[in-house]
Amino acid sequence: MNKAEKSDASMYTENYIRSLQAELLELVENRMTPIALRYGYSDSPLESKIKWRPLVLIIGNYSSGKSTLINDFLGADIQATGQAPTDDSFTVLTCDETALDEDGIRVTEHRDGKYLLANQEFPFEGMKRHGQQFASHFCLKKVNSPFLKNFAIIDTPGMLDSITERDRGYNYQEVVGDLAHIADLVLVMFDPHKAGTVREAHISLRDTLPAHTFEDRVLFVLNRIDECASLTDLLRVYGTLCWNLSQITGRKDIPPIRLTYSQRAAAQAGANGRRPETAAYLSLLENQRDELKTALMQAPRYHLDHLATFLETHSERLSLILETLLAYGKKRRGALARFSLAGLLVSLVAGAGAGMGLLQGGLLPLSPLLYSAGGIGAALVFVLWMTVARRYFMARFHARQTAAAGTLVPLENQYRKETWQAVKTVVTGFLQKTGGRFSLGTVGYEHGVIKEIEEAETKEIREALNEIAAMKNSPPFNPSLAYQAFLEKNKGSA
Ligand SMILES: Nc1nc2c(ncn2[C@@H]2O[C@H](COP(=O)(O)OP(=O)(O)OP(=O)(O)O)[C@@H](O)[C@H]2O)c(=O)[nH]1
Ligand SMILES: [Mg+2]
Repeated sequence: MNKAEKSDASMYTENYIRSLQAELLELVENRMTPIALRYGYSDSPLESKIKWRPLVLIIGNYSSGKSTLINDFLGADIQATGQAPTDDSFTVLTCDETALDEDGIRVTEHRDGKYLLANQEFPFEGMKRHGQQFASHFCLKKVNSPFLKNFAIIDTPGMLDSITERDRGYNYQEVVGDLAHIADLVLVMFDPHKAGTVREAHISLRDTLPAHTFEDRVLFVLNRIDECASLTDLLRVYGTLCWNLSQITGRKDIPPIRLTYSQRAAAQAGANGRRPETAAYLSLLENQRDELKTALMQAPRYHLDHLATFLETHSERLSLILETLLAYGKKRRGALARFSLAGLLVSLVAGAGAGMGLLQGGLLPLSPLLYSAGGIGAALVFVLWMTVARRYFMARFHARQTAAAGTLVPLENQYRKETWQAVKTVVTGFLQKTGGRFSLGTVGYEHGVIKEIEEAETKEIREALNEIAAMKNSPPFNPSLAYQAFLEKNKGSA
């Protein structure tokens, strides 16, 4: 495949990814968000967290080389670097496409945390909860680097030990957790010097990152490998890291760990006399810097995968909410009918009893007046029943069913049980808010909409994702282009 064909192929893939992404967002915005908002499943539009650009989050120990790696990839010294804990801000680095052609890669625009948190264009609105201190440690930099063309990066302050942690003034763990939820790809960096604190950092990671995130979206990096004393030293550090990772992920297979170092930083360290000579063992290892760079550039694919998972999770949850409400609604309708019928019977009996009483008491002879009196008595009892007794029974029914909402639908497997745990409060909240009075027709219709997404759309998206994975860099077959070429070729012979 020549170069032009290759770039045609990747352009095709890029465009395909973009259009699929747009389609997915539209689906969430138009069909899921209105339902999510109506039933109190979410207080902000569902798409707000996923509508921005693909996002790569870089976390790790302080001085593990996060900012140096970013600078290496951007092609300029955009982020401050240094030996001690250097940067105490969360920095969102995104592309300034208007300045891509300008000479010299630089920061073209700098915005503060308030702007990032208030502007709905960004997915960070929900992070206002971390308060002023966090806002003042959050910023946006627009950079005219082509590396950022298809995704944004968040550089983070390094993880410190727990005592200094308290001085930050905001909950670092929660901030990282929120960002990890929004991010499509999380890079976790370690360096050989802080092997002792690696375990602690891991524990905090386990508590912040959702379990599935580990498997799908996290890349582990052992950086600064040029600074090990020997190959044995490197192996020891690597072993510790593997052990700790397997402890956290709870898996026997160890996630791949990229081994890398910054050639520029290493050369600088050498020049400053911090390290006398380039470690000889480095020639035995491949510096996986380029592999890492390529992985980062896959962020749009991770984003798509993230979107698909997002769609699956939320459609399943919404579906269960609506299914439960539907079951509740049907039960309520049955109970209403039963109580009304019981009321009718009771009032008929009461009316007949009153007529008999009047007759036997000699108060009224068998006459139309007696029938009317019996009828009036029955009607009075019926009204009383419907306004007082039925209301009382329905209130009891509602309270009982709300408390036992989990029994309204079958939770036959662990997966459904977990989904129920995630939506339980939404269902009971909605039942309490409405008192159980809502339109069964609307719920039924909306359940159909969500079911369609849950069953058909998510499947289609997974198929499209497999297609993209299979595409790799093969040239696309474009039937209309092929047909045009055929016409061109046969022009003369016609
Ligand atoms: N020898 C060597 N030095 C490195 C490497 N990567 C980074 N450094 C140096 O390590 C120091 C810390 O790097 P930073 O990029 O500031 O680390 P950081 O993870 O961003 O640190 P914080 O922002 O403070 O958490 C700097 O002096 C870098 O020059 C590397 O691969 N090899
Ligand atoms: Mg840094």
